[in-house]
Amino acid sequence: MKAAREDPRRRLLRRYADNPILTAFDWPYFINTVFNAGAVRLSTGETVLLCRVEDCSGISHLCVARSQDGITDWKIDPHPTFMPDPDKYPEEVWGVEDPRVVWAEELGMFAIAYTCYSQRGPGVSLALTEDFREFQRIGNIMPPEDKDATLLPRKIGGRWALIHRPVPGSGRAHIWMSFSPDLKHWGDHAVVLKARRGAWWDANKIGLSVPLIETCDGWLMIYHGVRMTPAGCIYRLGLALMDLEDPTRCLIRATKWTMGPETEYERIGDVGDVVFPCGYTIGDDGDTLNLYYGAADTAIALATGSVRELVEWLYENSLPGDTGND
Ligand code: BMA
Repeated sequence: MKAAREDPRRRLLRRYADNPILTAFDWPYFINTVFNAGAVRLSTGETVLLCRVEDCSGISHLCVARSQDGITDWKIDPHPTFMPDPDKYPEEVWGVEDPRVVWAEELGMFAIAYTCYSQRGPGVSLALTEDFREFQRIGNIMPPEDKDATLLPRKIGGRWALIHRPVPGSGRAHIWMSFSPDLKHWGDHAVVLKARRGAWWDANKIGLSVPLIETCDGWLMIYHGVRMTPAGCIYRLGLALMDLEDPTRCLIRATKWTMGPETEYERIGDVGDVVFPCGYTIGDDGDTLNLYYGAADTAIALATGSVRELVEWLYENSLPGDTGND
């Protein structure tokens, strides 16, 4: 399928020509799909993807894939790296999904926020690791229904901050932030970005995509908006800028989406019309953004852009004083 439109706006994030970069066929053991991956770049330059893998029972676990250039020649763990552990963590009985990873300098560890799934619905769990081999589970920190979470990489005002997306019994699903002194006890919950209403591309349901990207203008937030249509949902990506010192405060928010499903591998799969990034890395120049995204809940794809250009575009494509948070 040919990419539908050639509007340069859509090329702010450029798809890697040989997408998707990882599929079930690359896996060393039999799986259904591999998608939504957390990403980090180690000091050695190696890229580590913590991939959501769905087996043929429908339940997801996490598996590590490593690559020196972050694009090719992936070394995939021969067995699942992080399995649900329902005996100790019953909230994981239906799987672990959508990990988002940050390096928490103050802990000297990577912090992984992931979705734990059970009869009670999806919730948010946290685990720590130094090497993506051994993991220390903090456990379930946000009860169902909640997902799309990440820790901020550093404390804000002396406390850890978590972005997440609870779903109310009725009404719109917004992005929230909560705070904790110890990663276990969370409070001061606040809505930080609201789903818009009506015909907007990000009406009714939004959620964080990748961990916040720190820039001198603010924390760049890439989020997904879910457009519900009679033919199904369309997951697209939008941008907002949050205050550096007080990330509960949205400074600006783009009106238009930045990237949406266009290619065959994004439009067709187990769940079509989905681009769903959970991780990014930054290149040696300090500006190149490598965005790893789940395509149609079936494969992992890569898009690259410039953080500086994304922020500039955000300024040009937001209405002064309008954060969409009405
Ligand atoms: C969201 C999450 C993602 C998934 C997306 C599209 O709610 O569950 O894991 O990629 O839906 O199915």
